[in-house]
Amino acid sequence: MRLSSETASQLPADIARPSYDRSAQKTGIVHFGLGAFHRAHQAWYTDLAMDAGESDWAITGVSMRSQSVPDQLNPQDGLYTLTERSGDTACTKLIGAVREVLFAPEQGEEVIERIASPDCHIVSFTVTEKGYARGETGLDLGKARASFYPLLATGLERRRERGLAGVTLLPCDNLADNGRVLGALMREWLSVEAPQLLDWFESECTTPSSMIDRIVPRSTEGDLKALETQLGMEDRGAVFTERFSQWVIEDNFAGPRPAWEAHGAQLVSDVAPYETAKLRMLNGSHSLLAYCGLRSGYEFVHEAVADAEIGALAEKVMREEAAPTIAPAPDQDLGAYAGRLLERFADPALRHRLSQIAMDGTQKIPQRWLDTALARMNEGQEASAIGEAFDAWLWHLEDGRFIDDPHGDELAELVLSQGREAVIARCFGGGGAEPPLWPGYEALAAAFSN
Ligand code: CS2
Repeated sequence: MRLSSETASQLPADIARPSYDRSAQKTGIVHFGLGAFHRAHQAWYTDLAMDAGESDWAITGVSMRSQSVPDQLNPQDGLYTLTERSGDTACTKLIGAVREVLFAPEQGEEVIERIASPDCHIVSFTVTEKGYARGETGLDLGKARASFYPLLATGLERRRERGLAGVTLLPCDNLADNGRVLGALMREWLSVEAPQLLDWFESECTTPSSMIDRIVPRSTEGDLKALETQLGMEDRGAVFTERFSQWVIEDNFAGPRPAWEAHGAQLVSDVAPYETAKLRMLNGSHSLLAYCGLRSGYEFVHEAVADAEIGALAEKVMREEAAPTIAPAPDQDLGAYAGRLLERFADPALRHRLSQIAMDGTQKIPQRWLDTALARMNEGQEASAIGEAFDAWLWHLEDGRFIDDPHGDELAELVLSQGREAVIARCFGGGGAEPPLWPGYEALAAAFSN
């Protein structure tokens, strides 16, 4: 038996389920990239809002490349379970916020119509760092054509033609200043592909930044099998996460939104202190744990952080290298934040694989390590723990087993044929004809050269 609207009533009594009438909810949110993180984060907050009596915030998901999420959720009428794990406890609940998942390559017209509907007020994104189609000097138009930009722009155009208000474009990816970045990229796209829409976009739409935080390890077949025994039915869309969650959102919406703040989210005027702390302290140490941990033969985050030497390096990135580069908000205690991060990382219940974090390093390293290292260099300070992490990243290119990166093949070939200095030149710039992978960080090249 498989989880669906038909079978949900047969779930064990201890599984909390939506109290609202799912069939009566309109789609208020179109979300690009309905992966596990979104299902454990924004969809969870939105489910809480509808459970508390808000209506018409159902989510239509959009998958740009793969049928896997539509296949996981559509046979389940969008239903899935979320299991919070902490130590030796686990708590599972049924999430009803997702209505459907559209497969963009075959359902582009439906995607456009959902965006162009008067019910839609928010278009949000978890498309990973590479999903924004950034090139070395702004929007990469070729990549953008295969991304969400064409469908989004057409949906917005149709809203304009129908005299509808604009929407809020809400990025929920680990990118510094993600709202400003998305707004700039969207204006680049419109200026080339739909210049007639630019003024309307400027006056009618907003792109608030947001900092998102919840550790969501990829679900394994073992997880799903054990869950099937617990539920008495199959849930192919299940997500497993931690108890902790944080969402800090710039309060700059074009129209209505769910009252997410009633369920723990924070609406602020300036996301930067929270986002910088998260990217540089959490994600910066996460990526160090990934490459240093894999180099030492570990599989999981909790194993790597328990290693005295690697754990000390991770803590050094947090407390001594990243924290001093951050101007904290009045309610931020970066010392306590670091302690909480180490506790979260140490929880064996999460079974968070280092190889999952090691993915897409070329897209992650700038905002996780280089911004810290550059800020410290400008203060005449070194960043030796980040240097050690970078060394381990180079090792992972030489080793080859854990490479999963848009530039992985190119850099692996380069490091093996021409050595580490060639990779450093390609990434930071240095004599080559190609623009650097990481423009703006040339000053760091010498610091990362052996
Ligand atoms: C991780 C993040 O996979 C990774 O790169 O560092 O997904 C991390 O788990 C989240 O940002 C935590 O909020």
